[in-house]
Amino acid sequence: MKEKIFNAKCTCRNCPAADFGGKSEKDQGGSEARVMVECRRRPELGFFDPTNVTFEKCSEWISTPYGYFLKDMRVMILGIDGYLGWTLALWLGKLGCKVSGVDNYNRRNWVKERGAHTVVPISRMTERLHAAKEVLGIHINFREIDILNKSSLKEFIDEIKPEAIVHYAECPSAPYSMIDFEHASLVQTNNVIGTLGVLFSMHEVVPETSLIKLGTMGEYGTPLSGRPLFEGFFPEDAVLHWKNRKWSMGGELTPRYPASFYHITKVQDTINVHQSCRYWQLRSYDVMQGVIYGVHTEQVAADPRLRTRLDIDEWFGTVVNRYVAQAIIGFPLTIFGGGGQTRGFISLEDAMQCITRLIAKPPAPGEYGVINQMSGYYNVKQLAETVAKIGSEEFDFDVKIQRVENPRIEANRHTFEPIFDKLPDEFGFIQSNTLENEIRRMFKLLSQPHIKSRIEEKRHLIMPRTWWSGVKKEVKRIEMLNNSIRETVAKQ
Ligand code: USQ
Repeated sequence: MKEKIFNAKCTCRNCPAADFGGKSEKDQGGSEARVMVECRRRPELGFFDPTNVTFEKCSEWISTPYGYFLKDMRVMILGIDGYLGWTLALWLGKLGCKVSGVDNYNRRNWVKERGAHTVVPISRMTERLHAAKEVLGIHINFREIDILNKSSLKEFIDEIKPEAIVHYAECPSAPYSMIDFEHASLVQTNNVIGTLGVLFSMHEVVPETSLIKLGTMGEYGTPLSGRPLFEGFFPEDAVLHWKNRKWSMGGELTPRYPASFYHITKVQDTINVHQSCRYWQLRSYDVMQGVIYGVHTEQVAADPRLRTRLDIDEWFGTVVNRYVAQAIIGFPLTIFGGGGQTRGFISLEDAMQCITRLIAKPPAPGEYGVINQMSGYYNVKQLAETVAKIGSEEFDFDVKIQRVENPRIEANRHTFEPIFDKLPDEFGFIQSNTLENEIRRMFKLLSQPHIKSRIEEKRHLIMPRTWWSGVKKEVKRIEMLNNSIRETVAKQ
């Protein structure tokens, strides 16, 4: 029997090519109203009921490994020069999308501000674009724009008329946002006001385009009640009991408990995006992404000029990426505090797959969907042990692990029960890559002499100096956890 493709039964209601002519499916009283549409790609169809045509039946939607996909779909990536943005641009270009993107090189500048650099060397944008064309045959339409410049952003969106917008153009660093008032305010302005400009621009010129907005699992934090981390909203059967009364909580946004001024920006974005969908019938998926790790996709590995960045400094390096780099230069892996902090994780490659599937099944008019995007969860001690084991056993590095003071305010031990069913159940996501496998790939790439020496060069930037309390001093070692993982492994 033919396997059902996850988006086969979606209809023109979900399709960004369906022109609603500014009409809303909600009438003035708020109830449903039937709207007839025209197709921007197939004007010969005239006016029709959008629920009559499915993706599987439409000649504009073609079969791909990621479900049906709109032919030559125009996708705009905000933050196209970053770790995720550049990787996605090549990935979608290879899939046949017409990729455009904006960036203002903030990430390059913030990392430079720390005195750090991406340990995997990356090219300048002009060279990147040239190499994408030469090696992969992909043309990317790039424009240097700061998304805070709303008129330039709107003008570019209006010119391209993207059918999906992926919004990565935010500062992603919790420590950076905790340095001082100036940095907290920069991160909050950049992220919150930048996103507001995206929402207003979309409302004004492309209201039927889907917005894939990057949020974070860190919006939920680690709730004091220990309740599961639902996908944005309480499920239908959740009930609140109070003073012998009870209420159904189904459909209400769950409370958020963000862990830094950066994470707070994502919570503010959540409310702004959610309400814009309600006020203006915009369509959005808010992606609560776990911590990303890794270096690999087929496209970024195709040529050194196509590589994406990899940061390992205290501000922009995330935990798994830092651990592998530390192992390679013999720096004891840095567990902050107790090591019981548990987070959701997903590899770079699987994150690309997820976003592609979300683009392939656009939300309906007014729909605001929240997706928890991760493929597994681990505590930081487990991660250190996994990196140490692979580094010692398979790559012959002498890997040590240390516990250091935790500069952050976060629970050392806590329950962590994330719900992440939507991606596999509704979007056909299948994890393609294990944590261990990606760690192996990272060891292979990062131990190349030119990259290893770039890590060595910035060794002094590994230990954090940015405390949530505002104090500026390097964290101290609490203890070494073992003399040598290699010795432990040898004794087993
Ligand atoms: N940690 C260590 N040792 C290190 C680095 C980090 O023990 O050397 C611990 C931290 O204390 C924290 C955990 O590892 O408990 C994760 O820290 P991280 O720096 O890898 O990631 P985080 O600050 O949480 O932020 C990252 C991205 C952010 C994204 C978030 C997803 O930078 O953009 O929103 O991951 S989540 O963590 O689910 O909120």
